Amino acid sequence: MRRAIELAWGGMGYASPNPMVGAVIVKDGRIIGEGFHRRCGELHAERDAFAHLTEDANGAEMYVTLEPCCHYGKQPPCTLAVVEHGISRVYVGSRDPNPLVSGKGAAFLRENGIEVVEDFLREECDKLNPEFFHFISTGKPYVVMKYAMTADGKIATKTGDSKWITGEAARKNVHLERSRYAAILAGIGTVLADDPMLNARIDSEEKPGGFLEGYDVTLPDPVHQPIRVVVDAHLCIPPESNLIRTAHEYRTILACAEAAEDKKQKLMEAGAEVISLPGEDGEVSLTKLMDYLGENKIASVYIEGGGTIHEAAVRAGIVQKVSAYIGPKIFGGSDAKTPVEGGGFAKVSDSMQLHLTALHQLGEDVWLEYERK
Ligand code: AOF
Ligand code: ZN
Repeated sequence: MRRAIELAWGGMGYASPNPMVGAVIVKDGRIIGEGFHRRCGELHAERDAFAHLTEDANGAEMYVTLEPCCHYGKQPPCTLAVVEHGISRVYVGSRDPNPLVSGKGAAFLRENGIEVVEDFLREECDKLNPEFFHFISTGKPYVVMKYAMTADGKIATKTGDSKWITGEAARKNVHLERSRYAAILAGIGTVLADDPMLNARIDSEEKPGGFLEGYDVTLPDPVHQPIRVVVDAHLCIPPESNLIRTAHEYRTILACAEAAEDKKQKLMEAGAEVISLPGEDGEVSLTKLMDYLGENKIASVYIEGGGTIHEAAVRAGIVQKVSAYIGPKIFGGSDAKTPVEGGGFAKVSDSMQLHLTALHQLGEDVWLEYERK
C-alpha cells in the first residue's frame, strides 16, 4: 500500500478534481502490476495497473489507495475490471465519499466473491486527498491559507521588504504545494508589490523532498501548474505585469467587483479571464468566487496573501487548512505586516479554531499544517 501511495503522487495536480489514486497488484509476493490515475478523464489507477501487468492477474491481490469505483463516469467502473481479472482480495485505503461510489464499490466486489479488506493504512491514504473529499461533498474548493512569517509573526519589515523570510528548503516546499493545488490566489496588493509569476518552479528530475520526503515519488513531467487567480476589485493589474504577460501561457482569472469595460477588454485580449463578483461592500465577494471556482471544477485553492486577502478569507469562513512557515528572524515594528490583518476577532471564543495536523522542520525553518476545527 505504501508503494500504491507513492504511485498516486505521480498524478499530483493533474488528477484534480478527481482524487490521486495508486494501485499495486501482487501475486505470490511479487508485484506484477502498478498503476495510478495520471489525469482527470484518463484511466483510473486500477485499470492503469491492469494495463501494465507483467503476467496474468488471476488469483492475485490488489492494493488500492481508494475504494474502487462502480459507476460509469468519464471512465468505466473499476470494479468490473477487478472481477474480470480474477482478483481474489482487494486491500482498500481510503473510503470514497462520492455518493455514486461510497460503500457500493466494496459491496459489489464482495457480491462477486472477492474478499475486501477496508481501512488498510487509511490515515496515510487519506492524506492524498483532503481536497477531493471536501470538493466532492460540498462542491466548493478546498482552501489553503499559506504564509511565511518571522519568529515574531511578521510577513515583511516595516518598509515592506520580505525577501527572504524562509530558507531554500521551505521555499522548495512552497513550489510543491503550488503544484499540488488546482489554483493559486493572491490579492492585487501582493501583485503590485511583488510582481509575482505564481507558478510552480520544480525540477521533475529531482527527488521532490519537502512534504514528499521519505516517499519514492516520480513527479509528472512537466509538473502541474496552478491556475492563477487574482482578486482585483477595480482591475488595477498592470498589463505589463508578469501575470498578464504570461496569461496566454498559464490560465489566469481576474476577479473584480466593478470595472471599466475597456480595461476588461484589454486584459481579456491579453489572455486573462475576467469575472465580476461584487460583494455588498464594493469588494470582490470571496464566497461568490469560491462558488464560481467550484462550478468550474477547480477543486482547491492555495491563497498566498497578503494579510488583507487572508483576513477576508478568514471572515468569509472559506479556509479549510493553514500552511504556516516560520523563519528564524525577528523584524519587530508595529507597522510591520502580519499574516492576517483587518479588524480581527474581539474574543478568543469567537476566533478561528484550528487543529495542528503536522509539524516539520525544513532546514532552519518550521512548517506547520493546521486544519480548521
Ligand atoms: C477509482 N480509481 O483511480 C479514481 C477514482 O469521471 P470518472 O470516471 O473519472 O470518475 C471520477 C470518480 O471516480 C471520482 O469522483 C471518484 O469518486 C472516483 N475516482 N476511483 O476507482 C481511481 N480516480
Ligand atoms: Zn475507478
